[in-house]
Amino acid sequence: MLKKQLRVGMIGYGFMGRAHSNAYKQVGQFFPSQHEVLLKAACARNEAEVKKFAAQWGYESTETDWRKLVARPDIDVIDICTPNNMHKEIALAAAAHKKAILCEKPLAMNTAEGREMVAAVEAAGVPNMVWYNYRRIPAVTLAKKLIDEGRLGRIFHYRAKFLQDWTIKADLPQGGQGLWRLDVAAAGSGVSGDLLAHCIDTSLWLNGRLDSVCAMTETFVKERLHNLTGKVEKVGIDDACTFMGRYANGSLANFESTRYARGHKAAYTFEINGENMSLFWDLHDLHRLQVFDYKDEGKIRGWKSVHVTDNSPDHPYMANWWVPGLAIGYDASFTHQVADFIQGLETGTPAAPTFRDALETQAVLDAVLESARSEKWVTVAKD
Ligand code: 4PW
Repeated sequence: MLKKQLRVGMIGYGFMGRAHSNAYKQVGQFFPSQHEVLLKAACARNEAEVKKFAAQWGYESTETDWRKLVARPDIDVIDICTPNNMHKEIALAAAAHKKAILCEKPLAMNTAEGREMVAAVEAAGVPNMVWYNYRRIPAVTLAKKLIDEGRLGRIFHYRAKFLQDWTIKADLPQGGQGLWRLDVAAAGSGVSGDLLAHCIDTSLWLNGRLDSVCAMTETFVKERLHNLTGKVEKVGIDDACTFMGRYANGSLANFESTRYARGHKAAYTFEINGENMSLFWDLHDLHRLQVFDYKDEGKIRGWKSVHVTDNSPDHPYMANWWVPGLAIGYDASFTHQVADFIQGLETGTPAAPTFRDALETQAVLDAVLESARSEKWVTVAKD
């Protein structure tokens, strides 16, 4: 069968540029489809670096101007892996050129930008998706299945944490390659947009709409050397952010994220407590879904640790990998996302989260930051 080509134009070559490129290379081997993914061009301002990246990952060509890339007729999909302050401009231009768009999270710097992006892709009618990859870790996808089957009953609580410790060093500069996440002009926010965005996306998917939030943030290191200006400048990002909230289904939210939790590198956990069942997941043990089922017989009732590696349809995505019991990793969540995106193209049912889905996360983030500023409860805007 002659396959349709999906010619990728990648913008950016950092951590996410590598994660996505790896997924594009793997997807056809493990999730065969009617499409063949071609790494057509990589783009970044630094010519030497982008050439090195392209050679390493097998991109056919390079560009140093993203405007040229989005206008190229031999590109079908634009993958935006730039700092957050570039997402909107690139997405609008890519939509105008009728390209499909895969955008790194968070969708935008804020909800207003996100709305423009949603309007652009919807008016252009182009496929679009945001890389909230944790949805596609098999144990997390299994949690979604169990919740959708109604096994938890009435939901009372949802709590999530995303903890890191890499910015504790006060002499770490802000800005530039690898450190743009500390620069508010490039990132828009700190841990809220970078880490809580994942927790919020997963929670909206698993537990539905968040109606209102009450948050606090802190910036522990107030000034850092700015790599782009060479001066010591005020730090504008949130180093830590904690919030509580109320979901539309009546359950209560409790979220925490920080880059100042010594000893934690990427400690993403969530727990959901229902009337009949509770579920707990930990990124450090990503194949395990901890399940407590109140319906179990009393004398053997307790938390069980389900190792989500069975290669039956019961365990999402696993049938496409190795033999039962063998683990896959963080990187596979991106491969699954590309596989689902392609399936969306082939079935006509777009893979989530689309830009519109991701706008809901953006609205929660805006409400969280507004609440921290005003020290008041804030209602999450509905689009
Ligand atoms: O998107 C997030 C990143 O910015 C990731 O999921 C984890 O936290 C790993 O690095 C950062």
